[in-house]
Amino acid sequence: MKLSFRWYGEEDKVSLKNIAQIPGMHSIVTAVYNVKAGEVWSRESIAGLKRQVEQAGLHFEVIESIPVHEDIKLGKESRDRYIANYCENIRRVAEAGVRCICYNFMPVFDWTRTQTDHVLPDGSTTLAYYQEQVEKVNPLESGNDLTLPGWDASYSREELKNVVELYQSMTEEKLWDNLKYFLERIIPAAVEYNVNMAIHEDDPCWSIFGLPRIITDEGNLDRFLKLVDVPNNGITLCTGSLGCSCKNNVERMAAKYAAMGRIHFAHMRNVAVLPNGFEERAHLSSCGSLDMYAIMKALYDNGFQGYIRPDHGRMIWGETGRAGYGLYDRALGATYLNGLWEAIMKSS
Ligand code: DNO
Repeated sequence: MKLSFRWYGEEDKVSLKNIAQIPGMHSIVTAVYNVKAGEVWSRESIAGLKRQVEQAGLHFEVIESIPVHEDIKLGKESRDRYIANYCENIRRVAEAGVRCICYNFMPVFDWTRTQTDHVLPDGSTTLAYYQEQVEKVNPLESGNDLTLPGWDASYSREELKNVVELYQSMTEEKLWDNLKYFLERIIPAAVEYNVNMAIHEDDPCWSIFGLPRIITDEGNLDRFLKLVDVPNNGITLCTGSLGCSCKNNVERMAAKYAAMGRIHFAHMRNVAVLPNGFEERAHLSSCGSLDMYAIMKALYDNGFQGYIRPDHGRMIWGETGRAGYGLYDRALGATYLNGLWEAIMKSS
């Protein structure tokens, strides 16, 4: 495995220098952030990221994410232009040495939480999702100004209402069709430029606000991989996104999809599954519902050779910053993952 760490570019409070001091760190996971979804990234901005990452002694091989324009998910006529731009971005980042691209196909909302500062008994703060809080929010009522952390700030309340409305008549099957249409056009580009595409599961892995969500469980991941059945069409195994539903057996999925050579990226995070939702917890198995050792072992035993990053951390030791993406707890997570991997390797 190649250990990696997400970095939000120059604006990030966490510096590349700090990340490079984490033992065993291999790559930086980043993106061009100041460009709207659907537009082409300039070669200069890609080269700028590469230069900074390499100057810090790290590799520039993973992009998270190239966002998918909403018109592609909606299947609008304008999608062809955005898909062409998407292929151009694949080409440009590949030419700069990128080997893996993470993206998602969630309508409107990316990851959704109801709180980003839930206080755990030890005084650390974490991200949490409580169903009763989600039910108070209705993006279709523009008068209701309740919002949730993680909402795309580029939409005004009215625009958000309009785009959510567009999905009201969309079925899961239609979203599958639109995903297939997209994959059939971008995967040939990924093959040509030798990049692995790694779709991220929906987070949480169930429908919210009546919007269809399809990258949610083993049956759907099987279906996804068959849409375009080549190795470059793969997944990001996100343990927290899948593991927040106790219906998902993450360890089994890790083994199965690693053996198929279709996991290109793994996001390792622990969650405590609750009757009304979930809380993100420290990475250690005993802190949450997931057996992190078993998942890492399933990856190892099945020949996983991709990138792994510690996913969200809590805020600890007084750190402030981007929820889920501070330095300290993710660095502890990285060190824990290194330890698991070394122990698994040496005892195999
Ligand atoms: C949340 C992240 C997601 C992820 C995207 C991939 O912290 O894991 O936002 O980057 O869903 O496109």
